[in-house]
Amino acid sequence: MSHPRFVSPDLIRQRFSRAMSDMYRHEVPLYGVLMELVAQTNARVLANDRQVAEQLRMTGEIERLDLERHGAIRVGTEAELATLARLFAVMGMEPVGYYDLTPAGVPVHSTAFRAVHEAALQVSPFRVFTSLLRLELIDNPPLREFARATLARREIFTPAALALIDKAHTEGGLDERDANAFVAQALETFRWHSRATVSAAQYQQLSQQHRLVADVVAFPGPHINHLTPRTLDIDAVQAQMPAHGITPKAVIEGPPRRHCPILLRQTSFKALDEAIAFAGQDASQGSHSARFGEIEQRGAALTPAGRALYDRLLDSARDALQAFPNESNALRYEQLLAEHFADFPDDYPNLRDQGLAYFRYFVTAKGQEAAGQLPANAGLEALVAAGHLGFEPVVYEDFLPVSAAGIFQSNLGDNGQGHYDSASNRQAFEQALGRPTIDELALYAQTQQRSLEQCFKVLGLG
Ligand code: OOG
Ligand code: NI
Repeated sequence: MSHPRFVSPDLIRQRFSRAMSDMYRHEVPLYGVLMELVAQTNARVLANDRQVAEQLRMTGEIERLDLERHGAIRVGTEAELATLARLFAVMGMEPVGYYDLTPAGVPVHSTAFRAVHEAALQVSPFRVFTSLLRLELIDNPPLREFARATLARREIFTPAALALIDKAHTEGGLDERDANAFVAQALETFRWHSRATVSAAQYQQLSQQHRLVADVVAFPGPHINHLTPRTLDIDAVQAQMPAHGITPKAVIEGPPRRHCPILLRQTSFKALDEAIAFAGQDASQGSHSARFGEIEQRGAALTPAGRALYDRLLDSARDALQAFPNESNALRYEQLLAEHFADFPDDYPNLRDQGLAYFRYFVTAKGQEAAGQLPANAGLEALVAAGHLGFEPVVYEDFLPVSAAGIFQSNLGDNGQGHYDSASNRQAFEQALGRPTIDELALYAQTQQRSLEQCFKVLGLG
């Protein structure tokens, strides 16, 4: 998509992300409150922590920080997922990772649509966690059939959006006017609908099966259910939420607080009760809760070895808790996490030496001076040891299945956690999607590799 007439997909994504944020702030004022709290906290961290500020400056993340957010939607049919994949592709977003939420009692499987190259992420890191309802898990055949038929009747894309998606794919891009029309039309798919497509009784039935089933099936479209800004200090924001009229969930998902953040820490506030009208009713006599707020703190992307260590330590902390984390055991859970994660190195040189995280390399000032005069066989370790190359962690751009389940559960409003016995079905998901999902680890490895190649070039080494 390089024709000069066309707007770059990265810019379309940037515009779309902004339009989505504006719409959501308008629809859910508490999201605006959260955005402000996060902006204040980030400004304070940047002013007080020179190391963090320097790291974000080196990686360029400082420029994308205020743009940064992810959202989530849940769709009901294979066709909806397939068209969404084409819609996101117009904005340079590809399906990365496969997440099976059924072991955690949520009848969906998911992927994250996002940009895949570090240069594209720099323009806009906007991501959408996208779940497909697994209708086959509805254990009541008439209800399953009702859900299927109801979903089959809806069209979640506007005719103009569909036409522009086709145009972008056949012509290879969208010009300025079409790009702006696309942003406006695509936004319609994510809008809230206060009018259900089912009766109150049908809604009850769907909801009793699983609240998520009602959320997906009972409405004309897959409303965006949260937007999540990125904070540099999630504990500080969590602590200040109550003073701003926001009640956070009991525990922060992910790893414990550390000097060197890894992967992703997340917390959310419970979904709001919103007035809705059921089919056949005039007034808004019902209520539905789906939309919530969330914040996240992102850290280093881990290698397969690092991720295996993370999974093992998280499991052991959770096993030791012997319960699903909730209000009553939150403090104990925090202690257990800290104890168990003591085994995870907490400084970047060690994370690098032990091959636990991905890094981006930079030529230092000393390296610049030495450029062109270094021995042709100088290797990475020697260059780092001599101070010719520096390194910063690659930021984790993806999600975590255990955390995502915790976020789903908290806003579905129950502390217990059931599970479905059914096997995960990545193949069915990818068939619906119309393409395989991308392995996120390969993307981080490529980013690291590109940074090394660039460094060697600057240093005049083959
Ligand atoms: C998605 C929940 C997962 C996250 O940040 O892990 C998620 C949903 O509730 O639809 O957004
Ligand atoms: Ni989220």
